[in-house]
Amino acid sequence: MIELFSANTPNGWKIGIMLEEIGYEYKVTKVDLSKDEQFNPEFVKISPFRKIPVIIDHEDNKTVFESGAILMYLGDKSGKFYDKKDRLVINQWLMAQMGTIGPMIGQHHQFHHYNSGKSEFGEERYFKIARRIYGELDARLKESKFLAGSDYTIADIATWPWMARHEWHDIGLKNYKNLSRWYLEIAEREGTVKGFSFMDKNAKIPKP
Ligand SMILES: N[C@@H](CCC(=O)N[C@@H](CS)C(=O)NCC(=O)O)C(=O)O
Repeated sequence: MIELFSANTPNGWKIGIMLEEIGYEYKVTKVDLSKDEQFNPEFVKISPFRKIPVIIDHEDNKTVFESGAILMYLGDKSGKFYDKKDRLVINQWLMAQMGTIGPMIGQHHQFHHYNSGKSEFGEERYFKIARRIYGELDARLKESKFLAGSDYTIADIATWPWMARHEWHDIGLKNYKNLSRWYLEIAEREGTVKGFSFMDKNAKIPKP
């Protein structure tokens, strides 16, 4: 049994989606970030940077923090969405999510959605970077069905939740034909629907 420490955010959804896709039994322990529960000493023992998501695999007695590392761990363990022969390309798209897509779009959320009007520089900078990322993903998905090739992989599972915040971005997902096609196809998967709403049963995936 997997214990998932999470909150209702894109990084949290990644792991809910993966666990639903691989059909593992899991229990969710909510970490309320608005109450600073990520700083609780018990949680800090399993999350050195005080962030969700974290999993404890009670079957194998393993703790894993960092969503990319968790996806690799679960992909390896289940033998799903992380095919050995495709790892070089999957790893690149997964790391692009971890190092660029998530952190940059996260800043766009901070400046444009949560704190608009506070910093013209920050708003413009991250709006521009987020729009660039939409274009770059669209270009990739013009030539490839999924991010790492013809199969759905942990790279898509890591990236999709960030696009699921497209309404906050004000970039216009529907204008990016290939990115929209990919987004909508993944939105139809049962694992995505369940993983998106595992912390909020009323959550509905926003369509472009
Ligand atoms: N690189 C980390 C980022 C995780 C992350 O930023 N988690 C946020 C919520 S989406 C968090 O826990 N923030 C609380 C904090 O930083 O205090 C991962 O992918 O797991």
